[in-house]
Amino acid sequence: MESFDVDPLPERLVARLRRAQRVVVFTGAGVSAESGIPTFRDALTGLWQRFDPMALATPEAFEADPALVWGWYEWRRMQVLRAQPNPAHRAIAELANRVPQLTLITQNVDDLHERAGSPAVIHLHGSLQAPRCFHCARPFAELAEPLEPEQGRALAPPRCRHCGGPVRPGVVWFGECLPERALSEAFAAAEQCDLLLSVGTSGLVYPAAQIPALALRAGACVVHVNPQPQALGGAAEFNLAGLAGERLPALLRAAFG
Ligand code: BV8
Ligand code: ZN
Repeated sequence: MESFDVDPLPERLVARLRRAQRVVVFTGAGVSAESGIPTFRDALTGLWQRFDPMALATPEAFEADPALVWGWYEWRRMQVLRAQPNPAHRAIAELANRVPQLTLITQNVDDLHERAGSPAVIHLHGSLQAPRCFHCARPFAELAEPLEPEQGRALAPPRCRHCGGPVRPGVVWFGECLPERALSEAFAAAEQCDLLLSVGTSGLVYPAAQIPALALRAGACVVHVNPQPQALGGAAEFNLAGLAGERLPALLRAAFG
């Protein structure tokens, strides 16, 4: 199948974006990589090198060692607090002003899209900013100042004021169901769009990974913005190889000036 080289921006893609009516942007950890947030497959530093993120991001891991898992998420929350949105986040926020309808769907648990100015973000896998009680699910609003970078260590989670249960991160762990409404909104947007930009995702985690295929099957053009070319499933699916922080601003400049 045809795939685009790194340079220059393919005119066919620029033209499709210029005339697109309903655009979906679907992001993964790669969109935050240039903000200094490690992706899931990057080697993690410090205490976390000994642990597999896939094993830590489960309810079983939290029940077995709440302090280890809570410490990991607080360390990640600290990284996000200290990070800034990058040109990819800003280009996605700007795109919402350039096309009639834009739906932003993210697998990420950081708030960098919101901080870049994206008005509405569908978080399929929850958010670091919304901890809740592990037992009664009441939201917990009194998060302390998170750990310093070198303090990445186990940390006992706070206790729920209502039932005394341990507070957990507001993310969707492996083996947990995705928020019903977020998932149905995301699927509907994918099935109704005419262009889907898949940005910085390895497409390995389900059911989120179905989204680009849903768009392709519904007749949309699908573009993967990623340094690693993705497997292509149809004539309307392309790779736009490169860093999201470079390719997305260039794509918007070419399409809208
Ligand atoms: C579910 C939140 C129903 C937490 C995440 C057995 C039992 C139970 C379930 C399963 C099972 N076997 C399989 C499953 C399904 C499972 C799954 O898909 N597993 C995979 C591993 C096969 N899914 C689930 O469990 C989901 N729930 O199915 O419920 C159910 C219930 C019970 C029983 C059965 C079914 C829940 C999945 C959600 C997990 N939570 N996040 C947290 O953040 O800690 S997933 C997490 O990992 C992220 O959110 C993200 O989705 C995923 C990482 O993927 P990416 O974002 O793509 O990041 P990655 O590092 O992989 O790739 C980065 C990409 O960026 C790379 O391609 C790189 O090239 C690129 N890149 C790098 N730099 C740049 C760049 N691109 C552009 N620019 C750059 N600068
Ligand atoms: Zn509680």
